[in-house]
Amino acid sequence: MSRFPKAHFLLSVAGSAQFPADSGHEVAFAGRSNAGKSSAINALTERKALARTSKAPGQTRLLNFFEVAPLQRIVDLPGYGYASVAATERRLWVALIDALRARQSLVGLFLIVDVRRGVGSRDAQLIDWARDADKKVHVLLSKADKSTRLERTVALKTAHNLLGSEASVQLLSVHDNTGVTAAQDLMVAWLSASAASSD
Ligand SMILES: Nc1nc2c(ncn2[C@@H]2O[C@H](COP(=O)(O)OP(=O)(O)OP(=O)(O)O)[C@@H](O)[C@H]2O)c(=O)[nH]1
Ligand SMILES: [Mg+2]
Repeated sequence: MSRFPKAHFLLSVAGSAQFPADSGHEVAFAGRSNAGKSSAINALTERKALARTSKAPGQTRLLNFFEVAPLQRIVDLPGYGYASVAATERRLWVALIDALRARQSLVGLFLIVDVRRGVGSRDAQLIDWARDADKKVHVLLSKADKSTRLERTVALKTAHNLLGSEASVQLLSVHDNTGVTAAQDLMVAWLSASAASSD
């Protein structure tokens, strides 16, 4: 039985005026295009196709809100680092996520990073973006099944060293379920009122 039996798509927004009311708690999922954001959302909510996944990068263009329980939301952010995105579109993206960051209900950011790529400069910028507004950050090193055990160990250690106390980090694979329960537990804690009101 899913821990989120009532999870459903709420709305897609292209501008902050369309955001849902800023009440309750929400967690944003961000990362490079194709990093596995939508797949992570589906795995954590135990839904096959709550967020759409794609083999073609850059498919999620809008900011998508999902309600996983009353007043508990997930936000799927458009991926970044996709070469063909025009400057205008990039500016719109920055404005959109800056408006998201200003929301009281935003508890933190789950940053999806392909384990084979590691934390890049755009990822680091996003971590600063979140930390500057006192939002928590948890890095999911995704597609862990695509790397060897040694590569996973090295990637985890490298990320730990780079992130220090700025963010927590773990491995994730939606294919072999590595880290899914741990990530889910953290998401549940962030979305619950008591965890969100402490630190
Ligand atoms: N092997 C493996 N493939 C994965 C995993 N997670 C995601 N993928 C694959 O990676 C591709 C991209 O996944 P998405 O979840 O659509 O990535 P996204 O970050 O939402 O992409 P955009 O929305 O386009 O930015 C898909 O082909 C997924 O099946 C994983 O844990 N293991
Ligand atoms: Mg996506």
